[in-house]
Amino acid sequence: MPTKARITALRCAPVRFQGQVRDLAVRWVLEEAGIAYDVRLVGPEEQNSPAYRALHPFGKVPAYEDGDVALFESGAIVMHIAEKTPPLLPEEPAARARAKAWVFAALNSVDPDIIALGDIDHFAADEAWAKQRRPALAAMVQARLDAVAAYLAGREYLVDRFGAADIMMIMVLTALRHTTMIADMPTLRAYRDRCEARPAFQRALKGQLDAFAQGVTSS
Ligand SMILES: N[C@@H](CCC(=O)N[C@@H](CS)C(=O)NCC(=O)O)C(=O)O
Repeated sequence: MPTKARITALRCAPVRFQGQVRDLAVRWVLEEAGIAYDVRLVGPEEQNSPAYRALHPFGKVPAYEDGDVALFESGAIVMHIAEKTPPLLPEEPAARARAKAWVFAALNSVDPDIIALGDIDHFAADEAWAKQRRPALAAMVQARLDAVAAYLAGREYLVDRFGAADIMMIMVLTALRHTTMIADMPTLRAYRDRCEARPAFQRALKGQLDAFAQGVTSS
């Protein structure tokens, strides 16, 4: 296992998905933590290989390895890094537990309907069933966004100061980039802009976009 942290990312992705592939969250948390990392780019053949499936059972990205651990699932990897990086998870137990709840909320309460909406918009927009289904799904996404925005009113971040929960929430919200849903909500738009203005996010985003542009492994 490598001693330097190593993540996997996709070698290729359609342009519309570049900047929202899940390794972005892992790059971001590593950048926030100041941890150097290598990026191993993978494609379908490697993703389906037994060796890669041993690392990531679903054959997806990101996977993560360091001297101690091999992990998959962006949320689990973000939590693993944040646990070692005090500013990214509160020290105080109640606040720490609440931060974890928001990581789960991003992935479990907000993400599923956003993914379903994206599936319709990107892959089935012209299908009759999709046209029928979309309004109800969009309303469900809107209700989740309204709840997050209501919670954020008067707050800069989900828990006290910027941390793991914000990384996962912003990661999840990037999948709405093809809509105006965030732009139409001043609280969420300001929250997103505040988080994405962080130099660590900008470095993470550049890393993902550069890798797609060059098709080479980067660190
Ligand atoms: N729940 C997983 C999702 C992983 C996932 O679906 N990754 C996508 C990119 S965002 C992927 O690897 N797609 C390439 C493929 O399916 O071949 C996580 O958050 O890590």
